Order: sequence, then structure tokens, then C-alpha cells
Amino acid sequence: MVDLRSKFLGGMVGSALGDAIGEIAFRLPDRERLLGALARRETLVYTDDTAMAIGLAESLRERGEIDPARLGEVFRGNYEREPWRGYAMGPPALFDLVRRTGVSYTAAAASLFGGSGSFGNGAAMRIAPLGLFFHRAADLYAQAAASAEVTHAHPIGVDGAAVLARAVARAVREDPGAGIRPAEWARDLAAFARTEEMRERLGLIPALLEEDHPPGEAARRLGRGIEAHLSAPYAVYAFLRRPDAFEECLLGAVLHGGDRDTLGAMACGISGAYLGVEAIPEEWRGKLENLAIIEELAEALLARSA
Ligand code: R7I
Ligand code: MG
Repeated sequence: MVDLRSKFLGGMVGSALGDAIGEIAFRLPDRERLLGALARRETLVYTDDTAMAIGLAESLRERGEIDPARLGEVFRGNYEREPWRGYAMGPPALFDLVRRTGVSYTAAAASLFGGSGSFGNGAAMRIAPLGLFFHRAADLYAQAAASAEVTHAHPIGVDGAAVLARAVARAVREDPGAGIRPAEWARDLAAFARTEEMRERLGLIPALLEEDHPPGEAARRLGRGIEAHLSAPYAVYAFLRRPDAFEECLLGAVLHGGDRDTLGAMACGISGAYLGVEAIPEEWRGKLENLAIIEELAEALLARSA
């Protein structure tokens, strides 16, 4: 049995490594070249996905709950300190709007994209700390939605965060020694989703697993884009195809095109929370930028959630 501490560390470190290694895979989208580059690199640098996961973890550590106003402040402070992390256009635009007009983060987020809010995968990519912290909560959807709406007001953007949160939370509760039933997992997540777009894609996963399609084919069918419903399902698939092996989950997530860093962050947050931190190759862990800060946050979340 993997203990809770290992699972919290695994979820946080796993998600950050999926992000950092996924980013490298944009330039080296081939298994052998990517593994070779990872062996040579000294530091694995993460992107906005992990910067925002850190912000979410910091805010949960401080408040013990989702406080949207505070979460927005923490996100904005971290962005202003490190604007070069690779943020898409939504978050910087809304931080600017809040600074100029004084409206709330949730109001600013709701005004983006012509008033529909963002359906980008940005609320899902950062969700690992929330899934860990609330791994036993009955109101997980509401908690994930409250964290999402600080930047992503569109129901699909929210749904991506909620589905990933449930996957991480369930991964924490499952014993890797006992194994999981991947198709049942996918059906459970589809039933948890609240938008047709997300349900439909998640609903394709059981057949894709059963017919043992190559991951590239699954990526094409499920989507691997920047939109929440066209990336969260493939990240879930990458985990469910190889729940037994962190490294294979990661390579499956990042080697088949699309939004590689975010697919890696989402898939590997689940994998790390399931298998525990010891299942993550030590060589990769040791090279992760700001490892001590990320580990400390995982420990603090565990202490505060207990
Ligand atoms: O969701 P978000 O934070 O982006 C996350 C991605 C990840 O890959 C990160 O690694 C980073 O690279 O970016 O940022 P948003 O700007 O909210 O959403 C991402 C993109 O999705 C937008 O810039 C738009 O191109 C698109 N998009 C929309 N397009 C039209 N209408 C999101 N919502 C809409 C919409 O409502
Ligand atoms: Mg990124």
C-alpha cells in the first residue's frame, strides 16, 4: 500500500514533471531523442501549468479552502513575478483587467472571450493540488468549479477542472497493489462531467482502450488541443492506458502532438497520485526545478487536509 504522503508528493511532483518534460517534447517529439535529452539536461523547467498549480496549493495552504479573491491575487502575484512561464492570453488579460478596473477575478474571467468565459484547459492543468486536498470531499465538483472560475468561467473550462480533480482524488484513494478497472474509471468520469462536449469525448475512452488503439490514433480521436474538452479526455486516456507505469503514462501523454506540456501535467498528476512519488524515476525528480518548494507544498497540503 502506498501511503498518503507518497501520493500527495507524487501528485504534485508528477504533474510538474509532466509539464516540464512535455514542454521539451515540443522540440524532441520522439521517444529515444526525448529520453536522451532528459538524461543530458541538468534542470527540468516547468511552465505556467505548474506555476498556477503552485499558486493553487499556496492558496489552499494559507486558507484551507478555496477563497476566489485570494486565489486570484496569488495567481496574479506569481504571474507578475514570472510572466515568461508561457501563459496563454486569457490569464494575463484578466489580471490586467482586475488591476485597471478593480472588478473581481471571477467577474473579469466571465467577461473574457466576448462574455462566454474561457474554455481553455488552464483550470484543469493546475488542478492536482485541489484533487489531493479534497480527495474525500463530497462536494468536489463545487470546489473544483470555485477554483476554475477565478480564470475560466465557461462551463467546459470548469468541467475540465472538475473531471481532472475527480481523477486525481480517486487516484489518491485507490491502492495500486490492487489495480484499477480503466473502462469503469472512464465511465465514472463521463458520468461526473456536466457538459455534453466532455461527456461525449470521455465516453469514447472504453472502446479505445478495449480495441488497444495506438496512442497516436486515440489522441487524434479524443483531441489534444488547448480546449478543455479536447485535451482532458486524452490525458485521462494516457493514464488509463498505463496506470502501472509513470514513465509510460508520461511518454504516452506528450509524444502524440498537441498541447504537450499540459497533457503531461494532467496525465502525470493522476499517475503520481495513484502510484506515489517512489514510482517516478528518481533521475527526473532530482532535476525538477524548485523541487523542494513543490515537495513542501505537498507536505503542507497533506497536513492541512488531515
Ligand atoms: O486556458 P489557458 O490558461 O491556456 C492554457 C494553455 C496551456 O497549454 C498552457 O500550457 C498555456 O500554454 O496555455 O488560457 P486561455 O487563454 O484562457 O485559453 C486558451 C486558448 O483557448 C485561448 O487563448 C483561445 O485561443 C482559446 N479559447 C477560446 N477561443 C474562443 N472562444 C478559450 N476560450 C475560448 C472561447 O470562449
Ligand atoms: Mg504551459
